[in-house]
Amino acid sequence: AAQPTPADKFSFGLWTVGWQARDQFGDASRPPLDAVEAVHKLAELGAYGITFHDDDLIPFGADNATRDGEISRFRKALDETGLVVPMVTTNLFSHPIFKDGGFTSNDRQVRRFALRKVLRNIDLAAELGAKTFVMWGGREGSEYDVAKDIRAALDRYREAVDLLGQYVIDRGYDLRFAIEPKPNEPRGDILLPTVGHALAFIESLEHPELVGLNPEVGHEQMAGLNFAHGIAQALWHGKLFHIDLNGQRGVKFDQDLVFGHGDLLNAFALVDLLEHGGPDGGPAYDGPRHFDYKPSRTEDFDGVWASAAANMRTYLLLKERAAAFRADPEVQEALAASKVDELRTPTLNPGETYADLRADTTAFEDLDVDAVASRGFHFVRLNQLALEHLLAAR
Ligand code: GLT
Ligand code: MN
Ligand code: MN
Ligand code: MN
Repeated sequence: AAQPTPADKFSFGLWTVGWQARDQFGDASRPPLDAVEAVHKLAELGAYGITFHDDDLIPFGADNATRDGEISRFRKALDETGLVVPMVTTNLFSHPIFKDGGFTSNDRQVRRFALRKVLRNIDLAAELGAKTFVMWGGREGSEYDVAKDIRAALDRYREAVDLLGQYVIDRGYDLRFAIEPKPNEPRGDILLPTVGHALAFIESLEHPELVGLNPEVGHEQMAGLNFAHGIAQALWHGKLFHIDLNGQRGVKFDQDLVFGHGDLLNAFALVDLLEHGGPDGGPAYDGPRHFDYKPSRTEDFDGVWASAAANMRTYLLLKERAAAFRADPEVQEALAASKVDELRTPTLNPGETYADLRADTTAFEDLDVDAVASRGFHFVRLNQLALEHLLAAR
């Protein structure tokens, strides 16, 4: 059961397995990986999709002949394997022209260039059948508060997203945008740093319905936030368009570990939410389960493919464990004892007004406050049951 198949909708960024492990302090520890080989390997391992930045596939600044050649080799590999491209994104962070950002650079020429680069890549995304276009604005930010007018930067961010939305509408593309928040790294501080900031920004857009989120596990955890909570709120707003799964251990640099290799209990809660958080206990999210991790710098190519497989296997094991947790009668009883379901009952009765509430003496004047306050919620017992299922001890 922990053997991935395309029905599981697992996808990987070309930049993940293809990462050469160049970091701030060290040179590459692996040779480049050909995109065609990545497609074949991922298909063999049971993935269903591959995603990429324009520059992952086509070297920055390549002429049209080179570009067309790379695209057609890639397409051929997709046809041979049946792998799909559910998502495409644009690199607005590697080339030094983007050192102060793409959409929000202080330099207007950079902003116009960034828009052209994205428009061209949107055409490619639509051509390859992608349904989601991710926007990770890793360079949109600053190191120095006095060097960036944040309100002007947000105006320019909105101007860019509105323009891209209009382009997709005018072209009739079946494509939606997903903003990926991150608090910092590579910039000292990044705009739209968390799920919450991005949600508020989206509501200010001309076409908010076209724009949702691509939250990443590690990015919220770098800010000390609860990822499962963030995902629940994104779902509540109808904005979970895509997801980047990986692992992170605490508030530090972006680790991009294998999914589950960070906060495992939160990963369990996340998979439980995605798979069993729907209204009738079914999936709450039916999009790609996209892994955005980096095979550690210590690994050779055997380690790269072992780590890719580990992401999928961990997800499926957590899915199994979450199903066992839900099916356990003792868990059901513990959930009831903790009044987890009671939170779904509205606080007022149907048709009840605040006047009725004020007239209800059982709610206030006659309430035995000490008796209610003394009741325990038994949350620890419930969490221990979750942990025991996670450990396969039950
Ligand atoms: C980059 C970043 C990721 C984003 C990718 C999409 S690029 O690797 O660290 O979190 O999802 O642009
Ligand atoms: Mn990351
Ligand atoms: Mn990353
Ligand atoms: Mn990501």
